Formats: sequence, structure tokens, C-alpha cells
Amino acid sequence: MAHQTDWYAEHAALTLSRITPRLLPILPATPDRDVFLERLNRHLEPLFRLTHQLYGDQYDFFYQFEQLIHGLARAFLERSPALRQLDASRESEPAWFQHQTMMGAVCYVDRFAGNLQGIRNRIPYFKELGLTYLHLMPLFKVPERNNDGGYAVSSFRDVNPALGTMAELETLTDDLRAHGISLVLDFVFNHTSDEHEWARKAQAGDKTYQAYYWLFDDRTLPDEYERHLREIFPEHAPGSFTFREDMQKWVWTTFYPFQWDLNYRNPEVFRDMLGEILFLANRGVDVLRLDAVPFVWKELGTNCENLPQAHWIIQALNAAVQIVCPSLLFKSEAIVHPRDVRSYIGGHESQLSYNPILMVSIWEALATRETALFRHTMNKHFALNADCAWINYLRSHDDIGWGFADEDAAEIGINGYDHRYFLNLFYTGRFPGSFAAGLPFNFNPRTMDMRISGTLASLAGLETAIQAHDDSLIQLAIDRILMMFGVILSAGGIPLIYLGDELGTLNDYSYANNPETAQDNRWVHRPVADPERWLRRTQDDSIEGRIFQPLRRMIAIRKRTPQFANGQTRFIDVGNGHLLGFVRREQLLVLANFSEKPQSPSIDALRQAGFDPLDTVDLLTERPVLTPLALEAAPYQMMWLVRRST
Ligand code: OTU
Repeated sequence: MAHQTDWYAEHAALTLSRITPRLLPILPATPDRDVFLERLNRHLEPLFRLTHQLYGDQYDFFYQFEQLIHGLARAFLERSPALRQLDASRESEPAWFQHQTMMGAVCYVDRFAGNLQGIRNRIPYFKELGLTYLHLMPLFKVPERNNDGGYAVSSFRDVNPALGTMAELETLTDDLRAHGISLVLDFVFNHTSDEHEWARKAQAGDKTYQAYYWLFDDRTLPDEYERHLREIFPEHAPGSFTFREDMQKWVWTTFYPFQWDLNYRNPEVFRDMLGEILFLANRGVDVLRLDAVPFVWKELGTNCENLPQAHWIIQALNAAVQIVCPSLLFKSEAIVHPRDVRSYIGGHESQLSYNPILMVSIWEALATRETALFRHTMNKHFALNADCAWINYLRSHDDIGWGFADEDAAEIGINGYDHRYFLNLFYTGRFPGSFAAGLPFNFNPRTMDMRISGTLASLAGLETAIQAHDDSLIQLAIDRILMMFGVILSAGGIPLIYLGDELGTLNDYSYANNPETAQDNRWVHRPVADPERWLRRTQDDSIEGRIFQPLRRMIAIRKRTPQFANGQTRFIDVGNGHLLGFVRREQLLVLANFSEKPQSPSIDALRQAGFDPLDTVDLLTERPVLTPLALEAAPYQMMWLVRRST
């Protein structure tokens, strides 16, 4: 091993000294050239090592590597002065995304605002909410039908004409940045649509582009692979391969038949996808959400998820980004076992990651009214290195799957299989007393597994409460929703709101009448924004206002409270299983009541956990906590307790 490290260090150094003089003619002699060369010097070794691990068996590896570096230099030259300045300022302040002012939201361009111009018109609303991070879901060119809500991309360099143009996207990026909002876009890099130029060429018989995908003449290998693969959409896209009549070949399609998995064993795929990243970075994108990271490398005899090479690919892309455009961050989208979720996070891999572990724990505790598994799971999986951050969310445009670890559950006496069964019943409203109105997503009769579709409000009980015309149930649902928001606003990381949830948007069952969406019930929780609902946010007595206004206030409090900066979060036992407790930066205690009954923590337990709750003030109610009585939490109440300043 030591020998190997030496070999890489030595050859990286040799390669650098060979390449550098040949780069000088294409890099004008400006101070920026030194910046580039300095970064190249710093990051060439990992880039060399990782690409060699992946593609070192290619006869022309060294030639290709030099071409790659030339590509980086060209991308650097194309980068605007403003973006180079941003690179410099973020390099000097790498913790910029750890600030408590960070506040995120996500939406579909068309469903939320019609088109890019509509998004631009919403900037005042984003500011009203306090956003600094806006994730616009895939807005690239896609097939008219069969596009999986944008996740089947036909061109990474063209905006979907129905939404706008690349020029408009660049203007929007500038405008957002001028208002302190970073733009997050998806990089759907596991697959392309079958209408992407590469796929089209492959269909026409072009061998070069057939090698960009996984094609098979018969079922022999697909059968071999499938013995170990998980089905992602078993109901409507069973299996992982699709037969193409036009080519008389089987194509690897992990997701839908029209989403063709790219073959990263082919170095040209790596090279070209890196090119797409740099193109987007130079348009001013701040964060790329790496879609479906677990699946990008395949190996016969494995489940083809989370393989070491998948990490090398992301790390190599990251090293290239550090050289050309270090202000760009990666966010990994790995909705897998907690251990595997974490494996993608690192300054040298993805600086940001969705936090499905927290998301699932919140819903789990909401159903059980018990926080034991929540706390246990967080103690094992929450802590991150200081150069990374969680994206804490309550739901996304996707389904919710019960991704806690069976072994974690077993450690506290919970059977994972049974628990999932219960949660599925609960969130599809089939468990007695359930408040949730979710739909079962992709039930797999072979494994009995399913996931859940539904908006935040519908899953948290607002829909059933409204149907029952019961004001007290409506109030409980609102309190539940606010408490859940409170958790993602106070746990370490960047909170992310699915736009519409801040107004209590309910499930939209009309997806079932549209043949385009009827097969995929995730559309139940992706409704088109309702302007009426939006206007009602300012009415104190409307349901929208009763969610929006307190939420907005909580966001404002978060943003002015330095104890909410960075990720440091210690989950503690507060001596009452219905309450969740965690300490931020050893200075702020969060208490959240996950039940519909009043609950009190144990002062002794809190003191033992190192936080004396007396003589604090609750930032949310502004009331001082001077006696144990003041610590009694009403149903679904949340408290943010800080020591009283004298
Ligand atoms: C992602 O989700 C996207 O978020 C989905 O909207 C897409 O349909 C899909 O990729 C294909 O592009 O399985 O149920 O561990 O769980 O990538 C959603 C990652 C998914 C996968 C996740 C995937």
C-alpha cells in the first residue's frame, strides 16, 4: 500500500512537470494563471490517482489524462471574472455554507412559477421567506413525454424551451446571487434520456456511443446482474433492463425504461460528463445535486450500489472542480442505508448531502410518539466533519422510504421489518387512529416493501383533520407541521423546504386523471402552486397564515441566532421518551414534543446531559424558564432554550 502511494505521488509529480510547460502556451500570463497552476499543483495528485484507479488500464491513459488537464485549463479560461472572484472568496471562507443564515427551498420551475421568468418574479417571495439557497429541479431539455419530471435529460446544455433559455438561466443566476441566493441544479449523471444525442447515435448503430451505455445482445448478462439488483420502481418499471426493438438489444435502465444508465467504465463518459459539469459551473451554478449517486458503477455479482468506484468517480469530479471552479459544491442524493448515505460526504467528495436519516426519523417518531430510535440513530449517524453539511428536509419530490438501519433498531429492541410494516400502514392511513393521508408507492409483493407518497401537510394530518371539519384536529396538525419545521430549522445543517409545504399544501389527486402522471403517484405531492393559497398566507386566521407566519418567524429567529451555525448537534436523553432533545454548540437546547399530550423533561436528566435548562429563555415564546413548570411542553410544542444574558 505504502508502495502504491509512493507510486501515485511520484507519477503525479512527473505528470505535472511534463504537463505544465505544455499548458503555458494556452494560458495567458496573468495572475489568474498562477491561481490555476497553484490549484493544479494542489489537486493534481488526487485527480491523477483516482482517474488512474478507474482508467489506468487504458493503453492511452497518460495521453488522455493530459487532454483532461487541457480541458480543465480551457474551462478555467472560459470562467467569467465574477465567478473567478467568487471562487477566491469562497476558497478563503470555505465554511460559508455553515452559517445559520443558510436557508433552502426547492421547487419545480413550471409547477411553482410557470417558467424561469416566473421564478425571477418570485425573488421577493424568496426574500420574504429568508431563502439563501434555491434548488430548481431539472430544467434541462427533456423528452416531451417520458421525462420523469425532468430526471431524464436530453441535453445538459439546453434549458427546456418551455421554461426558458440558457441566457435567461444565467441572468436568473446573477439576480439570485445579487439577492444572496445560491442556485442549486440537478446533475442527473447516472443516466440520460433515450433522446439524448448520445443515445440517439447509439440507436442509429454508432459503436462509439453504444459504448456510452450498457447494451447487451441477449439476456445472459442481464440475468446474471439481476440476481443481485434491487428493483427501484417494481410496479411500473420492473427489472433493470429494457429491450429495444429498434436495436434488438437490452439496455441497462435502473429507473424507467427511457432512462439509460451511463457506462462509467468508459473513460469518454467520465470525460464528457466532467465537461457538462464545468459547462454548468461556468453558467454560475453554485451547487450541483448529484442525482442517484449510488448507482453509477456496476460490477457483476454485486448489487451495483455504493461501490468504491462510485466514490472515486465523484472524488475525481470534485478534484477537477477544485482546480477549475472551487466555489461549486456537490450535494449527494443517496437515499440508502445510513452508513452508505454518509460514505458520500466529505470535503473531497460531496460537501453537502440530503439527510434522509433525519427525515425518516422525524416521520418515524411522529407516528410512534417515541423518540428512542430517533435519538439512537442520530447518535450513530448525525455527526459530520466540519467541512460538510447536511441538507435537512421533511420531504422531497420523491417518496419516503423507511431508511433507518435494521441493526440500529435491533439495538434498542425494535424489529425493523415489523416497524416498517407499521409505518407503511400508518402513513397510508390504514392503522387505527392514524392521522396520515399518504399513498403507497411501488409496493413490492416479493419483499412486501413499499414507500410513501404525500405532501408534508397531508402526511402530518392536516388533510384528515380538514375532512373531519374538526378545528382541534386542524390545530394539532398545524402544530405538528410547525414542530417538524422547527426540527429541521434547528438541527445542524441547511434546512430545505419543499415550496408549497410552507402554506400547508395538501395532496393533489388529479395526477391520477392524467395519463402522463397516473402511473407514478409521487405526482400526488407535486401540485401546481395555487395563487389563492399563496395570497392567504398573510391572513392570520387562514390555515395558510397559521403555518406560514409562525414558520417565517422561526426562520428569522434561526437566522439571527449564532448557536444555529454549523453542524454541531448533540442528541440527549431528556428523561421522557416523547420528547426529542438536542444541544446545539453546547449553548442552545432544543426540546420537541412528538406527542399530542403535554410532556415534561426531567431536569436531572438534562443536567446529567450537561445542560441546565433553568435560567434560560425560550427564543420562540420569548418566555424565561425559571422553574421546572415552565418546561412543560404543550402538544407538539418546540422550545429553543438559551441561557439568559444578564
Ligand atoms: C432520484 O431518486 C430522483 O430524485 C427521482 O426523482 C428520479 O426519479 C430518480 O432519481 C431517477 O433519476 O429512487 O425513488 O438512492 O433513491 O436517486 C427515487 C438514490 C429514487 C435513489 C434516488 C432516486
